[in-house]
Amino acid sequence: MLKRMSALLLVGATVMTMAACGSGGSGPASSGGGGGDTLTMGFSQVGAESGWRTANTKSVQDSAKAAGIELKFSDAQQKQENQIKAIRSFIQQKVDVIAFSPVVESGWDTVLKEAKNANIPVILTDRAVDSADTSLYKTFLGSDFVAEGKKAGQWLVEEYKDSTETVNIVELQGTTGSAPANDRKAGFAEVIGADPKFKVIASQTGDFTRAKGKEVMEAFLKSNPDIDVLYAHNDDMGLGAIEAIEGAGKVPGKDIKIITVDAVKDGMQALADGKINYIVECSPLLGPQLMDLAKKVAAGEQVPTRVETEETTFTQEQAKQALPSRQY
Ligand code: GYE
Repeated sequence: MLKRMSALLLVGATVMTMAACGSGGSGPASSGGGGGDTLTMGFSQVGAESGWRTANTKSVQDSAKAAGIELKFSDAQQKQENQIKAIRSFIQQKVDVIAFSPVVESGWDTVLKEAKNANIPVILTDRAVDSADTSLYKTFLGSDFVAEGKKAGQWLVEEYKDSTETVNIVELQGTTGSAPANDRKAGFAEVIGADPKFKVIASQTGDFTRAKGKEVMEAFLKSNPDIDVLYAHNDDMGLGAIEAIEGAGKVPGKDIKIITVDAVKDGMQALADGKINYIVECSPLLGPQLMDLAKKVAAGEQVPTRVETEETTFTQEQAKQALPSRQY
């Protein structure tokens, strides 16, 4: 068994080396690993704003190592200008592939054209861009954020199906202008919009962080005495908001029902503890697929223009069952 496995690994390694060599011919020369046989990826990460992001960074770093890809990792601290700088630096260093998770959707055309002119393939990971020219990148790997917002709305519609009273909702949006904030808002609004009893009475950004989630929820609570539901675009903002709700002497999960997105461990724990009512999963474990796609685009192979991750949802009961084996 072991022998067979190592034989398989050897075949895998050979294929990988061949793929990397192939890229040397068509694309720019590899900068890493003597002789240009190591694939080099420049990766510009959004930041470290949430538990999701930390898990995503780890997945990318671990998978690069496992795939034998040299990773140049850059943290943009939630700033587009830092990402643009990082991408320009990757172009200068002649990396084989550029992958990045765009903090916001718009404003990428110029730098993406620079990458294209330098003949360096670009992979969008996790978040999308709104560029009309889709030839500026090879593929997108990530989630369907509109579907996530819809799932959040569907739970709410079901939860209140027997009630005719108004349901007052507050919303904590993700980073302004980011794909997950735009799409999670739109998907949710579409589903709840079918019934006028659902009213979004306040909606503001909490920038996907716990601290901002807490701060904005405190303000919501001060100006709205009658909040029934909180919809937070990620677990971290929901967790910050729980502190605010408890601070105001209310019981999260009961006085105010809470729906979040991500399903990272801390969120799942709060769900199992009854403080969150429902979580829509969004997987950060994109690393293995990203490395696969990187090898393919570097070798000039065709790849699908969109690769979506499979995701589920969790109730409180389901969270209790899933927690022990949760990876992130
Ligand atoms: O939901 C949030 C993170 O882009 C899907 O970014 C990602 C989002 C994730 O900060 O927690």
